[in-house]
Amino acid sequence: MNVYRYEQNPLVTPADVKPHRADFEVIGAFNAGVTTYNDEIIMLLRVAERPISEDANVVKAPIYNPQTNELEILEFNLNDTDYDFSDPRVIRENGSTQGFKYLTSLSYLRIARSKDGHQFTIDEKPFIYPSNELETFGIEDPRITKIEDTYYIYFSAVSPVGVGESMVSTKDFVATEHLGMIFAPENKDVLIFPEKINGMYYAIHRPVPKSTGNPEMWIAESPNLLHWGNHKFLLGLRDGMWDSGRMGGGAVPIKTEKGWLELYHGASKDDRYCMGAVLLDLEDPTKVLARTDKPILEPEADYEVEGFFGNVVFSCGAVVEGDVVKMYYGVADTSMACAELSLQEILDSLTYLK
Ligand code: MAN
Repeated sequence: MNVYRYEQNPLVTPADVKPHRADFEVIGAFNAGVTTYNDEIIMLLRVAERPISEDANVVKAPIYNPQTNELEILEFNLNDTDYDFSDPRVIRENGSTQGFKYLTSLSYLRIARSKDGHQFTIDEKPFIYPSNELETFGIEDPRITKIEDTYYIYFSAVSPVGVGESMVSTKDFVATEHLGMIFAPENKDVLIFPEKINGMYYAIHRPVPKSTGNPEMWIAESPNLLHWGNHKFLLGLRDGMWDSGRMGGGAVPIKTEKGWLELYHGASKDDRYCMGAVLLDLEDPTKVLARTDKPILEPEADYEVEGFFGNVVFSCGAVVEGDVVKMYYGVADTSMACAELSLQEILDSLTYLK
């Protein structure tokens, strides 16, 4: 696979983003949803900020309070044996079988714009900020699907009751309408197809089943983008391969003559995140036609290998121009990068199911 990584990579780093308040620092500007608006490429950045800590032994957890519309900041001592601080992203309770208790940063969405796709100007202020009780730990990893003149922006809404997927719409990237939670916890990595197929909207989604099952890709349909049903299992993990640990959709499905091409992420059991591709039937996207055996992009460049959470390439959006797929992707849960790949080459690299 020929991968052309931009010379300017990483295109946006935390240092390029002004924190939204003086006592905070930006630690991530990554996993951006991508679309085009007027004559510009828009990256809707996931900006992660944390309260500045003067004491290296103190970890802080920012929490949005929907009653006061303010952030509350909890403090923990790294030596406190009640908690496990080994994953820099989260604070866990020792001995608990639950996931995490708190996040060490709060994420929200901020717009970066570009005429050439290389140089981005970042808005001064957040665009979509936590605003309700299902978003108290932040909002993350947006994707953007344009349908007619409306941009549907959907993202992980994180709170103590779980991580679900919520949706907001906009026509101009100024005014927004909040449409509520479209997939209940635990669910992430939703990708809404850009058009109806045989009268229905479709969305790939990624539940995390607990009693039995794995974090794998499902697909659902909807008459109105808000109510999703007829859920079907779509694509699973592969033992011993790069996508053996967890997986989920990445970019909005790309319509090709051969089928819907979905660029998805997969991680190994030791959390190395790569991008691969799966081809779905044009008329019935619940049918998998083919899949790449090898990743189409894997963490190799230094900015992909090292960072806040290293060895991660994670795309939430691509811009396709003819044969060129401009895949924008988050690197190491820290910054944004872009790589160009050939659409034909991706299609040629697929292995068809028998
Ligand atoms: C995982 C990671 C984090 C994220 C949380 C909550 O731990 O993806 O970056 O903040 O989940 O979604």
